[in-house]
Parts: sequence; structure tokens; C-alpha cells
Amino acid sequence: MSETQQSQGGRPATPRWVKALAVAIAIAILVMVILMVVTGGQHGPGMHSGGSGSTTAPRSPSADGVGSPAGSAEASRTIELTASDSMAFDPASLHVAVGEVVTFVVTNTGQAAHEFTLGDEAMQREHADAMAHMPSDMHHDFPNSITVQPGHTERLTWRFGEAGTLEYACHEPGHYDAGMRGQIIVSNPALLQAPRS
Ligand SMILES: [Cu+2]
Repeated sequence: MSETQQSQGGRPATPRWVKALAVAIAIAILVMVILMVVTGGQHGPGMHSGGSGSTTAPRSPSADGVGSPAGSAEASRTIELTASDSMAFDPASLHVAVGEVVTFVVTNTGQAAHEFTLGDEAMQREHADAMAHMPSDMHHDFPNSITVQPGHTERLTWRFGEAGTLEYACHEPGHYDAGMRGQIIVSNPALLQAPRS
């Protein structure tokens, strides 16, 4: 109440408690700055050493393991497949060797467009997401995928990476969910021969 009376009187005298508060805040800020400077030197390196790296980049090692696109001249083998409107690839499963370069020759025997997308589960999901957010008339260009129009034959050459199980799949709307996918077993030929002897 006294403050309002003073300010109406023309010369607003700063109340004493305001000055005291200002001084207290200034001291508090000063103390905080000093504390930050003193403790910052101790916290900084400790926080950096454990943190970044392992958790944030699961993508690149996985991509190396799956392999990469290659030139058709590098291929040591050709595998022919058909894609049909019964939402199936023939054959529905394949075996390749670690590091092998294979050209896939995919013929669409149906009336609808189909695609052949190669990759692990994560890459298939990624591709499905990309397809879902793309206008249907826009033709995509992914290094691990080919679209095959009805009656056409397209080629995709891939250099396989580490041993594991990959998929080839069609992400035309609804096709993947209808079961249009196959399995690629990537294995080490040396390990395959071992049990025979
Ligand atoms: Cu399809």
C-alpha cells in the first residue's frame, strides 16, 4: 500500500526491500557463476568421455553388413526371379555367399507393377515408409530397389556383406502385407563346406 502512495506522489522512491532483494539476487548470481566455473572444470571431461558414439549410430554398421549396390560387370552370378500378381516371388528364397556379387533379373509376369527391394528388416521398413509418403506417380530411385512394370524385366546388382538373413520384397501398396516377399540367406561358403567333410 505504501508503495502505490509513493509512486502516485510523483517521485517513486525505491522501497528498501527492493534494494535488499536486488543485492541478494546479485550475490546469488555471483555465487552461481563462481560455482559453475569451479565445478564446470570437473564435470566437463567426465560427461564427454562416456557419452556420444555407440548409441546414436546403429545405421552404418548394419548397412555395411547388408552390402551395397554394385556394377553389373562385377557380378559373378545371375539369379532370375519372377514377380506375379499372386503377390509372390518365384523363387521365394535364395542362398548367396558372403561378399558375393549377384545380378538379380526380375521379370514381372503380372498385370500390376511390382518392385524388388533388397535389404534387412530395417531397410524394408524404411522403404515402405518412403513409398507411403510419395505420390504414386513419382518414380523413386533407391539403390536397393527396382520397379518392374507388367511384362518387363529389370536388373539389380548387389554386393552382399556379412552373413545373415535378408529379404526381398515388394512395397507397391498392399503387396508386402499380402506376403510379397522372399528370404535371402547370406552365408559363409567356408562354414557351409565344413560340416560335410
Ligand atoms: Cu508387388
